[in-house]
Amino acid sequence: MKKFTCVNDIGSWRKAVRDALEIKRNKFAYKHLGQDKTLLMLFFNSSLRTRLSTQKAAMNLGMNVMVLDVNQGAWKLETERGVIMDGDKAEHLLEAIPVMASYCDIIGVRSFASLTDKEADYNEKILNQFIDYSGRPVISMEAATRHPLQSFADLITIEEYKTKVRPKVVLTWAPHPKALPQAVPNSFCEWMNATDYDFVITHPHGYELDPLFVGNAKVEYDRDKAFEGADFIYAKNWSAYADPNYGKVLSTDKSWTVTKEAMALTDNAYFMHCLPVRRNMIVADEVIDSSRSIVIPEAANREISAQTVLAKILSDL
Ligand code: AN0
Ligand code: CP
Repeated sequence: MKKFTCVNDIGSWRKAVRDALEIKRNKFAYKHLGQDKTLLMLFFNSSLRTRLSTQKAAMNLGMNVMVLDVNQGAWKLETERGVIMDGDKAEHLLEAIPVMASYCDIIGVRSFASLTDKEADYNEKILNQFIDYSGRPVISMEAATRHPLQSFADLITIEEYKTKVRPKVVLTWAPHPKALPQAVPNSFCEWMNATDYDFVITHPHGYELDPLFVGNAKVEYDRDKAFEGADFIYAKNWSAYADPNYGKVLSTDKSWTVTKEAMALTDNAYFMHCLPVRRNMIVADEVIDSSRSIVIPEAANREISAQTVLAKILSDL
């Protein structure tokens, strides 16, 4: 594998899940793969899970790891071409990328959507510069349009917990006070659409996602109807995608909070969320604290998805 930025990079999802579960059974059996190899993780945005789980995954494989928070301690990076650099940004990505690449074998990048420039976001302007100019395999640690390490961990989790061959999986929008990217829901859609699950998306009018990610999924605006018979409820907030409201919060309607009453409509569904989650905005305490909440094992699988991806890249170096 030369890069990991979307579902297509992983090949067969069934094989990827089989490989992941094998790694999960024996995390330390592959230490030779990463010997004398270095992972650089670069964060333009905050992170708890991605930072720790990806570092842990690399250490399980015997790798060395370097972490750089671009906005704390490094020079502020200019990402636009052709600008006169007379502001607060002291260095350009055009130099920073090859310099950083010279110190490592694999680069992980977290760079969220701006939510102000839809074209730049959906063209993955920052992530693609790393792919084009680093000469190294690049792993998305959540870029503007996708969060594939999360979606892979979500898929592993569903495969572990499902009791039906073709479970009903529902992605539900839920309220949040701040504008969030569409990367997590986009990516979740992309991975669910790659499977043969019964996949349904529910959200208020105005929150339609990019049709490229929605694909053949069923969109049901009536949340109660969407929840009927569900085996997995996957909650996430996102800001509007459609013009002219790109990146805006259109609603904070608390009737979309995932409550016990809403979960009662499902087939005793498991509750999932990528975390971090705002309690009693996205999900009621009684749901996230219930025995059907699998948010912790879901987050734990981030180590497994990252290790599976790193192992595949290291094998092809
Ligand atoms: C980010 C998002 O919604 O994309 C990261 C989620 C993994 N969430 C927040 O910024 C709260
Ligand atoms: N789910 C996830 O990616 O969490 P962090 O933003 O904490 O990395």
